[in-house]
Amino acid sequence: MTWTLPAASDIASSVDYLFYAMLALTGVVALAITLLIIFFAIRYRAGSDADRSNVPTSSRWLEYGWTLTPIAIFLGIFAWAAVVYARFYTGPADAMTIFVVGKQWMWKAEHANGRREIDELHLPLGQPVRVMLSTEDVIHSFFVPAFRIKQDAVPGRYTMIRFTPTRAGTYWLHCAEYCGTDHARMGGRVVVMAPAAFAQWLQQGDSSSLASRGGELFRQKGCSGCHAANSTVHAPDLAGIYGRVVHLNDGRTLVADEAYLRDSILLPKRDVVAGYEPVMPSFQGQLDESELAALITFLKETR
Ligand code: HEC
Ligand SMILES: [Cu+2]
Repeated sequence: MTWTLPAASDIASSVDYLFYAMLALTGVVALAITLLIIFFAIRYRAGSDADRSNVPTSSRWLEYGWTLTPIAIFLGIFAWAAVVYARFYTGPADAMTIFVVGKQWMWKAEHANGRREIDELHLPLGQPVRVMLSTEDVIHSFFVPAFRIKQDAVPGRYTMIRFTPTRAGTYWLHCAEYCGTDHARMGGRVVVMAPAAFAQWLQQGDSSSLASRGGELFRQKGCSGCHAANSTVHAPDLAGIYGRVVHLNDGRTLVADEAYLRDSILLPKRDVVAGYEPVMPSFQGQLDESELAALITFLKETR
C-alpha cells in the first residue's frame, strides 16, 4: 500500500518534485511564522519585563531582505514550474495522436485506425501520446491523476496535451470541470498495455481508419472540387499542409497544426491564406467531431 498515487507518465515525477518542494517551502514558512507568533506573544505579554527601550524605527537591510528573498524564491518557482508546464505541450514529433471528445457525460476516444471507445482509453506503454481534445457541449476537463495531467476541453476548438505512459496498469480518468448533473460520474479508466497487446487490441473491430474516412469526406463534402490540382477554383494545394508555415492575408504567419486545420474548415474567413480569395464556405454544423478528426487526419497524411 502506498499513500501516494502511482507516477505513471514521463511527467508525473517532475510534477511531484515541484509539488513537494512547494509543500516543504510553504510548510517551513508557516511553521516559522507560528513559532515566532508564540515566541513574541510570550516574550512581550502584558507585564513581562522585556526591554522595550530604544526600539529601532527602520532597518534598511531587513527590508531588503524580506523583499528580495521572497522575490527570488517566487521567480525561482515560476521558472521551475514553467519548465515542467512546457513539457505538457512539447514533445517528440512521432507521438501517436488520439482524438478525445467530451460530451455530457462521457469521454469518447477515437484512434487513428478508427477504433472507438467510450469512457475507456487504451494506450501502449512507452509510446508518446498526443490527446487532441474537443467537446460537443460545455467545458470539460480531461484529468488522469496517475499521469498528473489535466487539460480543459473547450467548445469550438482543439486543445492538446501530451505525455508518455511509463507504467502498465489501469488508472482513473475523470472530468475535472463541473459540467452539469452527472459531472461526478463522468469518467472511466485508462488502460496502459504492453505494445504487442495494444496492437492486438487495436485490431479488434472493423472500423475504417480515420485517414480513409477523411479521404471519402474530402470528396463527398466537395473539398476536392476546389482543392484538386485541376480545379477551376483558385485554392491552395493541401498536400503536405500539416506542419507547413502558412502566410495569411493580413500579414500573420502560423504553422498548420490540428487547431489551424480545424479553424480553416469551420471558420475559413478567419485565417485567409495570402494570395487567395475568401471563397471557401464554412462547414460549421455540417461535420461532427468524428468527421472533423477524420478530415484532419487525412490532411495530415496527404503528401
Ligand atoms: C468553394 C471552394 C472551396 C471548397 C468547397 C473548400 N475549400 Fe478549402 N479553401 C478554398 C480557398 C479559396 C482557400 C484559401 C483561402 C482561405 O484560406 O480561405 C481554402 C483554404 C483551405 C485551407 C487552408 C489551406 C492553407 O494552405 O493554409 C484548408 C485546410 C482547407 N481549405 C480545407 C478544406 C476542406 C477540408 C474542405 C472540405 C470540407 C474545403 N477546404 C472546401 C476553397 C475551398
Ligand atoms: Cu465533464
